[in-house]
Amino acid sequence: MAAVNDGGGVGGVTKGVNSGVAPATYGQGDRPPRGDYASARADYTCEQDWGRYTAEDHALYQRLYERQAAQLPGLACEEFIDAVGQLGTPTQIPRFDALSQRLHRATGWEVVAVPGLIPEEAFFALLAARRFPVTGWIRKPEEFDYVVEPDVFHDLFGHVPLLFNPMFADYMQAYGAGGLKASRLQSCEYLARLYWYTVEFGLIATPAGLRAYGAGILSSAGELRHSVTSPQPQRLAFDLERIMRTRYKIDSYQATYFVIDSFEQLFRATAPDFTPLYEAVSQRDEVAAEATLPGDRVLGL
Ligand code: HBI
Ligand code: FE
Repeated sequence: MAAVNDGGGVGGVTKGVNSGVAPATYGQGDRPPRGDYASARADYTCEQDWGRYTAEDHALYQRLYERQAAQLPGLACEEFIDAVGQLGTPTQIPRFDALSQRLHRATGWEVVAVPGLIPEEAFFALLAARRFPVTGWIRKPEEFDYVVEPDVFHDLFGHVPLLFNPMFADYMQAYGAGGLKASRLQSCEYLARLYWYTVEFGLIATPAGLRAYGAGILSSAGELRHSVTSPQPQRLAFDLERIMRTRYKIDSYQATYFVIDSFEQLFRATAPDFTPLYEAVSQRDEVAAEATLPGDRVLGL
């Protein structure tokens, strides 16, 4: 879902996602939908219709893939690098059914086509069922460095490889199940922040140093190196309540990245029922994306 300014970034989701775009509309509202919502099913899934991709679409996918793949070593986490090959040949947009067969064998997940951004309830329901929604359309060549909404490249390259990792796959399903329980709108905002600062823009500490695991970072040519090596942003130790209080930037690189020690840590964090946490967060002030609080554990490079 996430977006970044250059290099395969993506806009999108409910908050606009680093693109300054107005809150996403799901096939209605001010911008004409890029996907065909009218023919989507009740759960917002649709057919990929692989035959409709043109040679230009496949060539664009290959250019995006190769630009990102070239810079993964030393910046992307090993789990991502180990799994990215599962997407298949970079010369064409993967067929979701073949990809789902490989993915299902690994972690019980499958990839399902959607026309684009979908409402949170539908999104959570798909994740809870181990079905990852992947936008069917690909950006235009002129959007090579920047696309307002999540396209097939962001969703496939950014999100799908880590779904081959059992622990991360379990986290994603637990996140979806938690989302379904988030009855009050306010807690959907808290969950959106959790998604943003982990699934989209998360960093992980490794013996070799910081590495990216967030899809919004991994699908962006510019932010991948920036997030792991730049002294400019702050990097804070993962803290669930702090994340749920923290606003995020939708039109620039992140000012703050949260760093986990392991995917197990992430999964464990989602084990308890979030209701008391939502209560606690609702009593505290929101935090600006670039703010540093006295209790923060600020990590160095
Ligand atoms: N829809 N297709 C799609 N992809 C997303 O990543 C997505 C979405 N709808 C809602 C959403 N993400 C966010 O609200 C998450 O924070 C839940
Ligand atoms: Fe995303």
